[in-house]
Amino acid sequence: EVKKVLTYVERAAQCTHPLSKRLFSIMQEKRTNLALSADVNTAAELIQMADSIGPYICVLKTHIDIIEDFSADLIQKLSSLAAKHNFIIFEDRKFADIGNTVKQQYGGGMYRISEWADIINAHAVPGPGIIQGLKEVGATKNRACLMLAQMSSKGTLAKDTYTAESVKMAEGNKDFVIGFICTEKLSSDPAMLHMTPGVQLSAGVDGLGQQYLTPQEVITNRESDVIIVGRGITQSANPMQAAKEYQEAGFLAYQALFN
Ligand code: 5IU
Repeated sequence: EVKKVLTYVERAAQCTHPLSKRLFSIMQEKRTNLALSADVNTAAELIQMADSIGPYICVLKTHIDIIEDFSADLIQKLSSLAAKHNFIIFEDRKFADIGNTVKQQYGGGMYRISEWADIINAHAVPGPGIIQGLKEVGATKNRACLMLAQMSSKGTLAKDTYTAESVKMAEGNKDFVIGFICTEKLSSDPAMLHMTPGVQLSAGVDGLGQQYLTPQEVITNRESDVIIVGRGITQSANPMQAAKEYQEAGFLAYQALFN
């Protein structure tokens, strides 16, 4: 049996959610499947990263709660940069509570995540009520969610039945859930996005349980769609050069799927 790999253009055409459609279109247009995990601690660094690395990425992933000087001005600047460089903003908040609580965490508090983050993610551990709660806030704003079906870290409990149930939960909520955080392809639905963290140019580990796969392993063998890279870029002596290298490695691996 010959497996037909679909192009980003073909995938975009299969998407019913405007955000996944837009993301596949950006990936094609900018020739990138790279997401930057911009895990820096000040607004200035985040803005600087987003502006310099913006041209090479399809997604900017944030951890807004590690910024020491958060303000509405940061969000305004980030949103302008997203428009300038045409990338999607993904707040890696990993919601994990009951529906009624995540609703408040997503829409309120001091970060008001739903007002600026195109994509957020959620753990499956509470059950489908978490999606219902997030959806009540995000759906009318055309936001979307990724289910955490697997993790990159050593000893993760998100495996086997848990992963399978997370996929089912996602597939039952396609009006809001557009894909997965995962370490391999989990769904045959061409509209579902697979995004993989724990990526560096050489495989390896950090000192705290992170496990790295190469861009080629992730795109070619694991059949994921988007590589999420943090320290491989941010801790590099030349982050812009590093981003170019990851973009190239990721996109070449994508192109090679058609050979
Ligand atoms: N991240 C992971 N693994 C996961 C999930 C999220 O590494 O399973 I879910 C986040 C954590 C960090 C980024 O923000 O992705 C990876 O950063 P490094 O490339 O610096 O390891």
